[in-house]
Amino acid sequence: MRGRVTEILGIKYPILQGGMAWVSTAPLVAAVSEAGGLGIIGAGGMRGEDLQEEIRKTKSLTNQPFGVNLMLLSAYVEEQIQVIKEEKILIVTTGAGNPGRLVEDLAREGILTIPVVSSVALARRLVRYGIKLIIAEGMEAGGHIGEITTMCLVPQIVDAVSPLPVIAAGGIADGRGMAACFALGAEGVQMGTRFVCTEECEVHPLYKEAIVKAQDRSTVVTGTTTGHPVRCLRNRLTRKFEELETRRAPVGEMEALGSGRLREAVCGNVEEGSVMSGQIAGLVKDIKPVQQVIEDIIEEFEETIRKLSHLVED
Ligand code: TUI
Repeated sequence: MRGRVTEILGIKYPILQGGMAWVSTAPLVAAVSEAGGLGIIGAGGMRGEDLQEEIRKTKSLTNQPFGVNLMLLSAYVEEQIQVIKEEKILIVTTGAGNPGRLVEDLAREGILTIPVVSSVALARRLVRYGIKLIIAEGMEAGGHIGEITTMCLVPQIVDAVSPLPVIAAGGIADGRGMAACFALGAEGVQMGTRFVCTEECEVHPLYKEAIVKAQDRSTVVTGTTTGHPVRCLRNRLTRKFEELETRRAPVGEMEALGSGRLREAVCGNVEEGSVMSGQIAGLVKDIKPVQQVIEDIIEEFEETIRKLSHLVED
């Protein structure tokens, strides 16, 4: 597929795999890049040396471009950036904060920063730092989220950053969703939940199973009162969170309950862990090889566009 996103990133299809801490590790990242998308390592709360190992592992599995996602709330961002520079990573996405000057700092080393944003205000501010691409993530997404839906956010960001190309994220798991985002003005999509349910993703099988079993109303947002809203699948942990929120427990108590929970879920404790997932989990019904996921999405995307084109007379 031709387009600005594929051209800028040097990939075949404008499909990015969201950088997910503890979830998007070398085998998934390399598989996505090998299949023509952009795989992205989730640096999350990794120490620099662990990130370096993950990068080297990914390099051993693919010669295609791949990226690293920085979770800006992490205590180890500085050492992660050092490693990214040393390893000559060329594409970085950021989440959970404003990358600001980091965009310029990384550009000096030839690194392209693609910020993930959940508001128009931040998108506008980042244009001034010289970004070339941006990811607009709606609140349907899994993990840490903003307040605006993909449907409302994407066209507003497209207009706010015009003429820059926008990648849509949050609530996409098939070719229809991809086509819908392109109708809103996006030129690429990023998916997380769909890529969790792949053979190559290293999370515990129970994590994948929980997503496959999920329905439309299976996710909840906790942490709204602490200022860090996180979407995950409803389980024993989210019920505990709800209980704390109802009795207006101190923020410290809530943060203590949440700490390290994603890693626990990734290791298979899907009742006491934080099973981060997007609302689109209800649409994900199988675990497939990455290549199959990407091929099916592209085929359905093209089919959808063809069907829609019959609505207009030539
Ligand atoms: O970052 C994500 N998803 C994440 S991060 C994460 S780890 C975490 N766990 C608990 C609490 C907080 C983080 C799990 N999932 N997606 C990208 C994203 N970025 N969504 C929303 C944002 C965002 C929010 C605020 C981006 C910028 C921002 O800026 C605030 C500001 O300074 O203007």
